[in-house]
Amino acid sequence: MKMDHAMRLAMDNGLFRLHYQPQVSLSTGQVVGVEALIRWLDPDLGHVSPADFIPLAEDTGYIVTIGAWVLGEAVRQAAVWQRMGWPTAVSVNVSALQFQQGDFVERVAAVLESEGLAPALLELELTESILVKDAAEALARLEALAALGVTLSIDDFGTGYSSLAYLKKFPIHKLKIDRSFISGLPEDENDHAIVSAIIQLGRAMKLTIIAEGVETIPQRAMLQHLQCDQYQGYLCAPGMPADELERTIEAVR
Ligand code: G
Ligand code: G
Ligand code: MN
Ligand code: NA
Repeated sequence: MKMDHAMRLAMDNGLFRLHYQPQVSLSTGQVVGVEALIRWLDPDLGHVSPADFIPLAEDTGYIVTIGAWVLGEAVRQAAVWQRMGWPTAVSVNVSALQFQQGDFVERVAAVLESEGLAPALLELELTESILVKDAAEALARLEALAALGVTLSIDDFGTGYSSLAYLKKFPIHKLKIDRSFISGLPEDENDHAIVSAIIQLGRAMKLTIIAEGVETIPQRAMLQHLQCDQYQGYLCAPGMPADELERTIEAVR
């Protein structure tokens, strides 16, 4: 069976799940947010990686359907945590095609409203490619999202091909340093220079900086030394189901 068809069946049969990966403050050690990551356990195909099916969904346009489901589910879960007295920001990955839908801003506003989630608890992870496509349209859309009170972050920062000019032009709140720059820390001098420069740039522009893919204690120590704000990575935890995350947080609190 073609994966395209399998993906549509998976959606119809409710086989997609979200896992949540903690984002941790480097100054307090507290979990300050979580990133929603889609998971697909198929009875026939086994675990299908989003690295395989998300690019396909982007090519076929089905990402618009998947993205709408992810947004709705993540906001629903965040609203549950908000009601439980654990107001945790949830970050959602947004694909370019999803962002370009004419009703994207209205959809975000509508789901926040219907679930009763404080907009500050939703973060949208955008890629640099979103910002280069139709800059005028992107600017209008980002300003509308920022006006809603949603946090806007740049995912995989440093790996795209756009210029730094967009940091000046667009209402961006947060940069996620791509894990390819973290993996060589603390030894690699080039990675050190790049990560240090991104953190300094972020501090000067009053942006929150998060390092992705932190796997070792020396990496975390280096990021702390460089005054990075937050980290995410296997050193703390991988993505996990909501109930497992609640038990994990309970254990560390
Ligand atoms: O979770 P994992 O590392 O396997 O994710 C692989 C890739 O899939 C990453 O680039 C990640 O950003 C992307 N991804 C995971 N979940 C989602 C999602 O809900 N929407 C989109 N658009 N991409 C996702
Ligand atoms: O592109 P994006 O940054 O959204 O991708 C997130 C992906 O990174 C997820 O698939 C997640 O499983 C993966 N990931 C999260 N933490 C780590 C880590 O510490 N090391 C590695 N190699 N991958 C990670
Ligand atoms: Mn991401
Ligand atoms: Na990334």
